[in-house]
Amino acid sequence: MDYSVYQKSFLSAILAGDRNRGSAIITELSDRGCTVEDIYEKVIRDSLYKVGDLWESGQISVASEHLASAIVESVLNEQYSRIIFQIKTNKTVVAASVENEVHQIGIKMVSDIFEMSGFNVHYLGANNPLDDLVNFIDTVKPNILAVSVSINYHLNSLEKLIETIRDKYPNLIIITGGQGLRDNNKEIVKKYPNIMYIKDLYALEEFLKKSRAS
Ligand code: B12
Repeated sequence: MDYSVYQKSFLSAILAGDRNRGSAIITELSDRGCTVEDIYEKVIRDSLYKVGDLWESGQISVASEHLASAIVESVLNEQYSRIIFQIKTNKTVVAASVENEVHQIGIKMVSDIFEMSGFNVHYLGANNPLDDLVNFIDTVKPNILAVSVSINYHLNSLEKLIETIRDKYPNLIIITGGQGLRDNNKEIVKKYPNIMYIKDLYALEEFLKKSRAS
């Protein structure tokens, strides 16, 4: 399946502010049996990365970028009802972006993949103050904490989070991801025991498969 035509149409729809067209493209792909991972990565994520490039090179305004990401969030929320699993495992994940981080679409996609694996998902979205996150973990006692960081200068928030949570919950599995950890930045998490960097939704699916098998 060649996704590039769909990706281009989706990009043009979200830049034009055409929510209905964006939604129709994703529904069509889903009806054709394309996997959620492929739709999210090859159509939606690639489109947003292109939005970022256009914004960085001054070809679109901040307003267009906001519009595009708002449409994506709305389309993801709409698709959610199609991917829900009736059969649940008894496992729980808390999915959150670090303190001050405004980007939340990547971690929403991650939440959806967990949802499809039958997890009980608590998606907290962007900008989670560390104390609140710790209190939340105290309450729901998750099996996994999934954390996202998009901006390089939020890596210190990530490290503070890891140190605090590791101290309090030495056995809690922590997985991390996001563009803030690309390239050499992902080395940061290697300093800590039992913490993983997971690049994308395909790698997340592999991780979940291995966890199911063990
Ligand atoms: C939309 C957007 C915004 C929106 C966010 C809206 C929202 N509700 O999320 C708004 C307009 C608010 C915004 C603000 C800013 N943004 Co912005 N934004 C983007 C844009 C265009 C798309 C982001 C996105 O959703 N991508 C798609 C998702 C699906 O991709 P992803 O996050 O990488 O997630 C994937 C993987 O990384 C992985 N993943 C992510 N998290 C996790 C977690 C786990 C556990 C796992 C397993 C996997 C995983 O899974 C996902 C699927 O593969 C990007 C461009 C880009 N290249 O992404 C810039 C971008 C991220 N923004 C950028 C910047 C600089 C900013 C601002 C600082 C701009 C400014 N000057 O004000 C502010 C941030 C202020 C702050 N306090 O944080 C830079 C970041 C550069 C950097 N790495 O430091 C980018 C890359 C643009 C650029 N080309 O320069 N932004």
